[in-house]
Amino acid sequence: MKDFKIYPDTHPYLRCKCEEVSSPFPNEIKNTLLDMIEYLKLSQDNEYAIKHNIRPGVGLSANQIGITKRFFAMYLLDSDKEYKYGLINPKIISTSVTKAYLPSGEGCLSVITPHPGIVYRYFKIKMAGFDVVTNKEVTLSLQGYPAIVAQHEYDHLNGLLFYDRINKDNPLYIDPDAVEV
Ligand code: UDB
Ligand code: ZN
Repeated sequence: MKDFKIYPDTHPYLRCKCEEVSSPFPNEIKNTLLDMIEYLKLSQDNEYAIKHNIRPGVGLSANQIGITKRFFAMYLLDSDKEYKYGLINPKIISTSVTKAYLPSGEGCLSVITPHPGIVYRYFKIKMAGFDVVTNKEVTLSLQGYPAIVAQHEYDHLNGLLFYDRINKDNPLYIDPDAVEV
């Protein structure tokens, strides 16, 4: 299994606007994405994570592993459904008005120090892109936790980190109209 070097938030890679991948998409990128999915899946195996000293990850973007191009992987199980995607050139094509948040806030594989605070995201999104798992253009309809993961990864491709979205004056403010996920 490929063991990725994950760059920290202090590295300029995490602040860059990643570049679109031009078509035809190189096999090298497709294979890297499949490796990223495999990495995430394995990282969620307790024994494997301890043995390799890695954190259980649900998403990983290209710039986190030192490639400043627009692609990311996600792997998670949510209410018995498997969300397994490797997306090239993802685009958010629509969003709900309703916002959502994780009550314990967010973390990041590139961030070691805790940043307490609520991160508001869209509760539902439609995301288009080329998926390497199915090898075709897809439009995903995501809501709740999977939608939060996809937005977190999408932010990475624009050089944004979760703590940029925390309200500085009132980090723990709960918007009564937002959905707790
Ligand atoms: C994560 N993992 O991977 F519900 F098996 C976080 C870290 C930062 C804590 C490692 C996570 O939420 N793991 C998890 C959750 C479960 C079940 C399970 C594992 N990310 C991804 C990331 O940093 N990508 O760039 C942070 C998440 C915070 C909100 C969405 C993504
Ligand atoms: Zn992250």
